[in-house]
Amino acid sequence: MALVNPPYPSEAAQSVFLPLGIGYLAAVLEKEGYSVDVVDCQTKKYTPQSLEEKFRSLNPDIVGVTSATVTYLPALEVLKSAKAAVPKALTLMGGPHVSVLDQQALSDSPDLDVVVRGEGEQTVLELARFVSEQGMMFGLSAIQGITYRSNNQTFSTTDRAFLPDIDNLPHPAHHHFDTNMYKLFGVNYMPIITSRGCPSACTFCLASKMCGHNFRGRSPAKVVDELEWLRDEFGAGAFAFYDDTFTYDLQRAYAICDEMQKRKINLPWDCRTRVDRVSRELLAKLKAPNCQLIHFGVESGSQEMLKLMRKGTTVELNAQAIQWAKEAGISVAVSLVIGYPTETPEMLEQTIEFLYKTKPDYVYMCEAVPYPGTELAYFIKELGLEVDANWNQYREETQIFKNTLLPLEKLEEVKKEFFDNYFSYSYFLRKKVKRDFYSQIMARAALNHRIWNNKTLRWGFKKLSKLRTPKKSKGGYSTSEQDQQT
Ligand code: B12
Ligand code: SF4
Repeated sequence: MALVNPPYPSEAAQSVFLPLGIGYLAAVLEKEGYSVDVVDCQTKKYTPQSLEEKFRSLNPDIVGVTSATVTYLPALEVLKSAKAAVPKALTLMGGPHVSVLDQQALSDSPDLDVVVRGEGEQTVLELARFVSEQGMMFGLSAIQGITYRSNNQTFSTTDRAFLPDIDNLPHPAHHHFDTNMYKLFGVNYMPIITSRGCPSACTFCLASKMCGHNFRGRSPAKVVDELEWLRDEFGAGAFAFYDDTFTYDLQRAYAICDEMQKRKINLPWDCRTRVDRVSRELLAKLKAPNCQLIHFGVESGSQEMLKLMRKGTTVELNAQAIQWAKEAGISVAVSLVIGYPTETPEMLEQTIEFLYKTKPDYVYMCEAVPYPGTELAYFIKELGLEVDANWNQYREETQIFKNTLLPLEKLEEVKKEFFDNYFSYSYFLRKKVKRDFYSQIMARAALNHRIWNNKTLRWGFKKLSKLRTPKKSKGGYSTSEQDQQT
């Protein structure tokens, strides 16, 4: 089987990252004795012709491609090359976009045979068994969690239940990737997921649809086994804990920290969580085994917005968590959702004031993007707002619909003014002199901002970069297009 990470659309260049979904799928298949090839179109550029060549040389019986909304159209192009090269191959697509728009995907492309909805480990195993043991297109109806075409009709089988125990999963098959390609500042910054599922239901997020509302945590011992493996086998120098809400189960978070200390995993790491799932005590506990950065989904400085987003937090809780993390000596990155329907310039101002007051170390300002299947997408439809139909635009930098109360020009103006102030030279120097891994990333982001907002500097750096040999890695931290270009 060939598993493919599709390229980003050219207008949406993003940071590359080790795709955990493909890593898990490859690992379960290999554990059962199937042979797997991985084609990563983000770290290696393919033309349609060279991709066809690649597929011809691999000659797989199944080609599976992953996709988010932003990579959905490129993923269809991948399948076009796959079918042209190996017409007999069964083609699959999985990931958040097609898990929701499964029927649509099949009607969009004759090159797609089967959509895998939701968690894919068990489904892909059954599909592999089905192809190797029975031949194609018979008995697909017995496989849960898929949507497929047969005799020009589409059929959806029942949803597959989420894996009850994710502790049994093997480690993701990172041996298929050249981990040097994802280095940041020379550091192998490796991802790990220690839990799946989020009990919250924020309107702009698809996490609970993808991984369920039940929090399923891996055991602390297994988590730390994986950290040791990442360090010893892949030379990990820092870890990104990509769980939706790492500290949802407080006791488990404590136990992971204890285990990390016991086994002396002293590498820097960062995690993501909700502000209502931390306490002073917990933050001190995270700091002890070297948590250097925590990401909070703060979303807005307006209580009204938080309520509309069904965030379940308050402005006060947000401020308190930031303060506690700083007191514990952990840097804080906050993500915000801006341009949400009905947000007014005054509400946006409240968010900016919140940032000046609480002074987080890093700020992500993400446009409210109505990803298919989210409550936000339904809300926008209900409001009758015009939505961009080009999936290539579905990323955090792009406005997908027009908020009539907060015009794009105003949004851009506020955003620019904020970052011009925030990413000051003194911010850059403060972070630069700290020298730790995360501060270097932040310093780089500030420098990039200054360069891309200054014509002379931009010109100078373009000239310089032409003289430099191209760097191998683009890294997997920042997702801004500007960061990619310096
Ligand atoms: C961690 C994470 C990231 C990390 C990536 C980490 C990594 N190394 O993989 C970073 C920070 C880099 C990231 C970036 C982005 N992310 Co993100 N991310 C997540 C998060 C929190 C977890 C994803 C994850 O790793 N899950 C664990 C793995 C095992 O699951 P998985 O990848 O979904 O794969 C499983 C199934 O989907 C399925 N499957 C997937 N592909 C395939 C293919 C085949 C053939 C088969 C059979 C099955 C299958 O099987 C897999 C195993 O169970 C999710 C929220 C969530 N809980 O889903 C958001 C989420 C996926 N991200 C999202 C977004 C929008 C983005 C960005 C576009 C943001 C931006 N810059 O604008 C980028 C680009 C994403 C991209 N190229 O795909 C959205 C996607 C919504 C959508 N419809 O597109 C989500 C759902 C969050 C949300 N807002 O709702 N993200
Ligand atoms: S934004 Fe965070 S807390 Fe809200 S549903 Fe998504 S993962 Fe859960």
